[in-house]
Amino acid sequence: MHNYINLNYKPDADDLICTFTVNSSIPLKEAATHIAGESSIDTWSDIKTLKPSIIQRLKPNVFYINTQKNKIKIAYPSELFESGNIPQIMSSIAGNIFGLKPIISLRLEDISFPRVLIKSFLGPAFGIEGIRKLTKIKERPLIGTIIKPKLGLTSKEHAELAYKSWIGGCDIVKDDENLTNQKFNPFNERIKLTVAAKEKAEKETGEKKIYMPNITAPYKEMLERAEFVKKQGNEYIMIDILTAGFSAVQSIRNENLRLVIHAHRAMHAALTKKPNGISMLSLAKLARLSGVDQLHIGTAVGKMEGSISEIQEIKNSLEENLFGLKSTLSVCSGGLSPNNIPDLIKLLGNNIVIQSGGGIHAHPKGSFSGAKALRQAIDSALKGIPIKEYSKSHEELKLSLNIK
Ligand code: CAP
Ligand code: MG
Repeated sequence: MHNYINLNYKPDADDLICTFTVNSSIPLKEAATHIAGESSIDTWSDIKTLKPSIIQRLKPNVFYINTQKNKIKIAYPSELFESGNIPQIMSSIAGNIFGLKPIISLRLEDISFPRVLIKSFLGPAFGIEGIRKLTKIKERPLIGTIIKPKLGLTSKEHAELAYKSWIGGCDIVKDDENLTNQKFNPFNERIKLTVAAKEKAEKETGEKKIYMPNITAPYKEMLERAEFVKKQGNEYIMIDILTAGFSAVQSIRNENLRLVIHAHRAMHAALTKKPNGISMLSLAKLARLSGVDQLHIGTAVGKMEGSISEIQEIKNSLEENLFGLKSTLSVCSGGLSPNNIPDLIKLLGNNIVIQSGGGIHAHPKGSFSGAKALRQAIDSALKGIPIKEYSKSHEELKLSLNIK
């Protein structure tokens, strides 16, 4: 194994930089060498085939080691990575290294991509600006619900519940992450009926309404479903990006279907839960490059884990200017109900999608009132009126405050 430690190295604009937290049974410096080598050009033994010219051109540099924090930073020449290919990038910087024997736990905390690699991806087709233009919602958070129960409704029942949620005040209705094309709710039938319900709700409310059907499946099926959705005149699709894989996400994006891609992150916690794995910040940056327009990032106030500082950092990274790459809209979902909306908006502002499933469909007066209550909760936050105060003159909201 060659030596990759170079604490005097100054990364240049063409380097891809990774930050890792490392716990190992060997000294951090030695672990860093193995991580750098195994994630780029080398292997465990002193191979005789590693020519000086390869080292010269392609060797990574461990330029930062902090033994107090068990943190290292590695700068990789961008030539190690294939333009436009997220699976290959992950096979390098998030591949074998997690399985190295002396490594007790390893976490890829952050990735900084060089311009040359960023420019090799299409990125989001719409971005936040495009979504706000499409939905005609200039300032406020977008309001969405997830049809519940997750599974079991027929296509007709699904469409009826979607209709009630839209006329109650939701902008968006989405399929749940594990609803795809089951016998009790076939994909094509659901899309046809729910798009018709959407158009009916648009006519009655005069508002643009959004439906996000879940196309997650083996790739050929995904493409057929995306094309079917487009043919129905629907503007959005939803993909479970981790179970489908970044290759599928990139391939759908590269088809240039002009469909807004909503990225669900089901399975992320198998990777993002500390101390091991890959941070949600790293996954979010990869998702934006892969071309998703919206991404679940957590709520800090709901049922899923994720600290507010971490979620704010993810949101900022999805919006930062990256050489003209369009932004990705943050989606806050999971355990949300009118009760925790004021804190959510105080912490994250208006440039988010707020989604509530159980928080709407558990309303004592039903889903229509649940949607109204959520909209009222958001209105109270936007007007700066305490929710208890606002609920005195908004019956649906008042009844929703006891939803547990
Ligand atoms: C939320 C949800 C979403 C989670 C995913 C669910 O439903 O539909 O999948 O938000 O979590 O199935 O749990 P509730 P995250 O509103 O009923 O909680 O957004 O953190 O990836
Ligand atoms: Mg769900």
